Amino acid sequence: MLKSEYLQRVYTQAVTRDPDQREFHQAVLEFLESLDQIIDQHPEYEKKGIVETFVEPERVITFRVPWVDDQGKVQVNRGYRVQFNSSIGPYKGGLRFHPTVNLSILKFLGFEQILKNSLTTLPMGGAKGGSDFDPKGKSDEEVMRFCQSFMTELQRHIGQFVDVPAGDIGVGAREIGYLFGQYRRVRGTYAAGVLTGKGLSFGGSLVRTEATGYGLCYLTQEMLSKMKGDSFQGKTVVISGSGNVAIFACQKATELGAKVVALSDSNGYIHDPKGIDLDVVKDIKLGHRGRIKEYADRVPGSTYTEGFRGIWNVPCDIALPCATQNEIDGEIARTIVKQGTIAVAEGANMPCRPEAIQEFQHAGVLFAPAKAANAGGVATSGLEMSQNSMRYAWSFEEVDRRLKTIMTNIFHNIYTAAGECGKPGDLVLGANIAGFMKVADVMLSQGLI
Ligand code: NDP
Ligand code: 2IT
Repeated sequence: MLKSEYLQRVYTQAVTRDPDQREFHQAVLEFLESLDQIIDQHPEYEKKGIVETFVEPERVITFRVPWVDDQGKVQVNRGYRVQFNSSIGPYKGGLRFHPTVNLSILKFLGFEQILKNSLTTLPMGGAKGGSDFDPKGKSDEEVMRFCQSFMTELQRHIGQFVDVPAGDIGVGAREIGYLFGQYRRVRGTYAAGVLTGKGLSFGGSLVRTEATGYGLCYLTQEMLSKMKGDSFQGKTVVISGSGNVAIFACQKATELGAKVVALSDSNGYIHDPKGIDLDVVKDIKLGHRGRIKEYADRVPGSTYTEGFRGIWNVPCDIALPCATQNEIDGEIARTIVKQGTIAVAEGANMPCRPEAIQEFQHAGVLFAPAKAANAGGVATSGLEMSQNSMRYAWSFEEVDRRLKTIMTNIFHNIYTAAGECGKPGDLVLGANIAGFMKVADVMLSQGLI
């Protein structure tokens, strides 16, 4: 129950309107619980109807995506774009292709994206989209035909000043290439800034591929330093997932002196007590889209265990969940705490359930929430848009330097906000409040209707 009657009313309305959207309710409630702590100081939010407006997407688009498989059979998927908030910039956020995709998941992701994008300090609104299409096991030609059909409809709703999609689960460089090709053909215009995460030879930015994982480690390093006088040096790290975010988090954590000992995919996890050999992982995952199980067949001394949640039984100093939402519940969190873990930072979006976050915070484990910790991906997307506008490309070092500065500033911004709210160290509170206040002020100054 929220203290504020106003916020409780907003929450009840969101739940009543869409009773089946559990992930969306979860994201909204976590945000409202933070806002509950400062709402008394801001009567203008209720007076002007800011919060009920904030939790309702500006626009939700759903569409049919028909495509022909390699057997010549017509398949039909569903496509979505949730354009949540465009107060501080064009809608911005990834596309997820995964069989579990539905409106609840995309609304939670779009909602989080508003706050995350606000924290980057770059001018980007919040959105998310995708499809229940499963790229796993599909040929390149099938993925291409799907992407072309998806973009044939999506193109009428996006644009470099309107809405700029990028990748997320199941959408990487290959998919962005096909999507961009179709946008260019259908629109007859070379508008590089309409998508981010593009290939380097057609407007992509250096570091975008690495950005989420690198950014996660930069923010975690700053948190360890400021809040514990510590660092990655000599630490044991467990990272869930083995996709884009996990791989480059593993790379940067290792560069910063840590030993990463476990990675997973949706089937199971590998444990390599000597430290993960990332070249082998890249060869499996980026080379031929294989399963993480292969690692144990190739690297002596490592083991594979079925079931992806078991990864959290591997003891570590630092836990970086980088797979998907709600992978860590209260029970897993208690296991992590018991093992003496000192920090948890979310690379995935909402990988920790609310009970898990409570466990970490009560036990004094440093906790960095996704909307701050994984903001490096979209921040570098913002830098890609800047470069596209300038028709110029920065060097790797230049983009990396800017990314590091952005992540360090995000940490300090949310740390300060938590302190100002009277809860020093509560970075969940700090991220929600710092992210929201900027957007709310703009909504107030632009007028809602
Ligand atoms: P990828 O598709 O590259 O990798 C996803 C990884 O997570 C794979 O190892 C996958 O295993 C695993 N995974 C996916 N779904 C599930 C599931 N339901 N249960 C268990 N494991 C699962 O995606 P990314 O690395 O890009 O994304 C990972 C997370 O990071 C997501 O939460 C995403 O929203 C978030 N994120 C991504 C950003 C980006 O720039 N890409 C930016 C910020 C956040 P399998 O191969 O078996 O499916
Ligand atoms: O969740 C995310 O922040 C992303 N998938 C990246 C979005 C983007 O527009 O780069």
